[in-house]
Amino acid sequence: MKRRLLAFALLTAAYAAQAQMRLAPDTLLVQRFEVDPTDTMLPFPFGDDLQWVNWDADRIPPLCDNGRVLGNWYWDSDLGDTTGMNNAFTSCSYLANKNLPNENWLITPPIFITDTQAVLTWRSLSLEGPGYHDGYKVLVSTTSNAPYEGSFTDTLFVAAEMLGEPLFFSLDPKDFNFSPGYVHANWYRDSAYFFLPTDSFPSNRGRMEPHSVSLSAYAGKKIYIAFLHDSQYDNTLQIDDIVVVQGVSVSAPEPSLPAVVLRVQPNPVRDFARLFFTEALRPQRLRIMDAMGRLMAVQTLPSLPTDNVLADLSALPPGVYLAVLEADRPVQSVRLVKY
Ligand SMILES: [Ca+2]
Ligand SMILES: [Ca+2]
Ligand SMILES: [Ca+2]
Repeated sequence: MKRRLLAFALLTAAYAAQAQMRLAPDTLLVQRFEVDPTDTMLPFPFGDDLQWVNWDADRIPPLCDNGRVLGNWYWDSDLGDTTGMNNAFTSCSYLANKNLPNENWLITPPIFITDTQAVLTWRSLSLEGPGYHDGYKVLVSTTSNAPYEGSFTDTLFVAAEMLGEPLFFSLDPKDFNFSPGYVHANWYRDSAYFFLPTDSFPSNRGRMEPHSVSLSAYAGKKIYIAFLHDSQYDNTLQIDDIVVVQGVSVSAPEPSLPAVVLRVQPNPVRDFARLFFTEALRPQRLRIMDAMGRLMAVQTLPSLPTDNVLADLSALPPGVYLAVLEADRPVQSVRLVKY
């Protein structure tokens, strides 16, 4: 009995230490589509559901991939990732009736926002572009999760869709008409988020592009977030890595002051690394974030003038981290590799 109690005490201490390391931010929602979530989702929203909803509101048969796809959102490999390592949620707007838009709703469970720094991030791609570019909307409801009750009144993000039919093949967005909104890869100028396949007709293929919007307006509220694929007669849209966090400051340093540069010794690091500054600072707090921007550790510092601080990564698993130093003036963040 005594031994069991001791084990319990040790476990509790371990959890407490871990909790301390990972103080903020709150991760309120994570959906990376690593496994097929379809079976856990409701096919229809009833208004106050606690689960994800995957609703095919148009009910028009899809024709993508010779009609072998589902009418609502479905799990598929990342169509922009040639390594085949990633999966994403996928929706087809090439429907049997070209005169009507697709209307596929992907709706989150209720999310309780308590903090004005809450942020929604996600990634998306349009399979084709600029021709047949797939548009979609990110909407918020503060009431019910049923779109047919008119509850998704707030629009956080709009991706444009190509309107009508292309007159000819072109890779220039100016040769097409779009509905209002954002066109993938900054109007196909940011080459990180598309490529031109060599084995098909000339149309760009999208790669996953990250997006983020503030949810600060919803502090103190329960919300549902909807990804509405409402494109008409286009092709295929994918969404991935839907994450809501709060308690993360993403504010940029004051642009008027040049940021102090950090140098790390050693890097890669095993347990401890020393961060050197190009000039003396009064460091207040060192935050270690992981590659997804999650806060993994915080060190409070004495705010005395110094030209270096010791970063403690001993409690973290191997990986890539970002060291963010708060001081009396802006400091460049630095990447740490822990082995
Ligand atoms: Ca549909
Ligand atoms: Ca994924
Ligand atoms: Ca269209």
